[in-house]
Amino acid sequence: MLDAELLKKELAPHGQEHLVRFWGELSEAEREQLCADVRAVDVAEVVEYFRRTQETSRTDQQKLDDRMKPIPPHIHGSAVRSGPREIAAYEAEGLLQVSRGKVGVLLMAGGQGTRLGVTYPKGMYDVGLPSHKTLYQLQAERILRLEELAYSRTGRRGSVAWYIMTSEATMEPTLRFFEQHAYFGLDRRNVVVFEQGLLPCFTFDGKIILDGKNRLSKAPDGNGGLYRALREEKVLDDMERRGIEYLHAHAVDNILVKVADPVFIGYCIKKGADCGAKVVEKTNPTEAVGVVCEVDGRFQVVEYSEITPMTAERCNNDGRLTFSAGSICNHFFTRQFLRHVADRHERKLRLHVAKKKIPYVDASGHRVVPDKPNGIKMEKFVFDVFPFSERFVTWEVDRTEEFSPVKNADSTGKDCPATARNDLFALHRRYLELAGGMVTETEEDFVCEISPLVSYAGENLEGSVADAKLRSPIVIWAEGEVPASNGTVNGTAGYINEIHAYA
Ligand code: UD2
Repeated sequence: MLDAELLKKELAPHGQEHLVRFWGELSEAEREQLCADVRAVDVAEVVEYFRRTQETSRTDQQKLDDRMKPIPPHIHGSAVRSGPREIAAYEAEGLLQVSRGKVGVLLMAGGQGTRLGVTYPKGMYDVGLPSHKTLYQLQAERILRLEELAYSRTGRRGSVAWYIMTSEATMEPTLRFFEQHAYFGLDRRNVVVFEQGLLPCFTFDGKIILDGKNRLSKAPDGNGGLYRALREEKVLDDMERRGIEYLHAHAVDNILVKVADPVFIGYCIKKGADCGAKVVEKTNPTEAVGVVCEVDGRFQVVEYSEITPMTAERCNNDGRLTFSAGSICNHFFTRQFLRHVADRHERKLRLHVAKKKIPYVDASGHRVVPDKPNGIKMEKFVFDVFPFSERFVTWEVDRTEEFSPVKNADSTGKDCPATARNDLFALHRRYLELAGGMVTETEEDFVCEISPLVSYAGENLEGSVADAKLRSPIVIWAEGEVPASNGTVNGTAGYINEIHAYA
């Protein structure tokens, strides 16, 4: 027998007894659902979270601005400023660890693609490349190619475990998608899909919102929910079992992402880092990337939504932004560091607040969809563990080689499918030119896609394109790849062969 009084008694000390106010109207099954929903939440903990958000919002952001310092040069490596020998040494280290099976990838794929306007997981998005490969497929194939590269360099075959963090909304469709596509050629035992947690939504005065008479309103706990999920979903145990020591964590939506980047991983290992962040130079103060900085001797990211315009716009004498280390949601962790964070610090992570229009049940039991913000969602951010690092480093890369996210719909003209496609075409064209291919056309509308199964980062192309005259569209497939389309893009036929260069 379910007991409203008992539930009320549990909730009352936390000021949440309103959650049972429709008890009398509920069927037995609905009561069960409500009990389950409430018990899935540590009410004391989340109410404490809410209290902390109030505290944080009261602390003066200006004070943080005054304490922010740019990251010091000694922890700030750069792919652009390093010589080829240095890069080769980092890459060799990264590939060695891949071949030894010590590297895993943590894909953050719990977001809902609201800005892009899709109703399915963003990883399933077809960005409109000639191949019609989705973000998930591009990333899967980069892993496959990297494993081959590591094998060819070291003679040892190791696999990269792929941990995909999903949320309530993205878990099932993601799993189905991978099943439907036979895991894109990966060994399915090396793909671990897990789910992040949820946090209840609150009214501005600290009451958990009811989404239905018997259901709490909940939202994913942010990409920083990673740390709790790693522990609760036993992902850390899995890593331990497999002997994985190094993790490359990144967002799902960067079309250029170098998955399990051996150079970045090698750099972090050689610097003895427990935690690292890949950054690009931020050149525009309003760009939607957090900035890595130093505050009171520890490192942290100040998110783009939280930095004050004055600080974002600050410039050095040379005219460059003072806070220019733009975090691109691309991080390195040792397993040991993750374990330490998950066991010791996860509950203390900062909560970030977003004011939202949250559907709710009003006093008369009707569900209302508000037209202005009526409450908050709380989120943890993946980079908020940086202050716990004992040895933190940053690695700056060229954005034209490594960063082009798909965030918005094409109508915005920014960080959208069209810009991502063009950035990939431009990079792949450059790869061909570096391999000796001759391109005489202008950059505009130049279509050039190289399958990740052929080349991870521009290698392995000389044999096919050296001294060849190339013209758009160029698509380079790996042997045995079957084009998703009939080989016709924008009315131009061709490129259905393994490697096709126009002479
Ligand atoms: C993220 C970074 C920002 C910058 C930018 C670059 C954070 C908090 N902010 O901002 O500093 O690097 O990316 O493009 O990292 N996700 C989950 N679970 C969630 C919420 C998000 O897995 O509950 C994933 C999401 O699927 C995506 C990644 O985290 O892969 C980043 O999320 P976003 O796209 O909402 O973050 P954005 O663009 O505000």
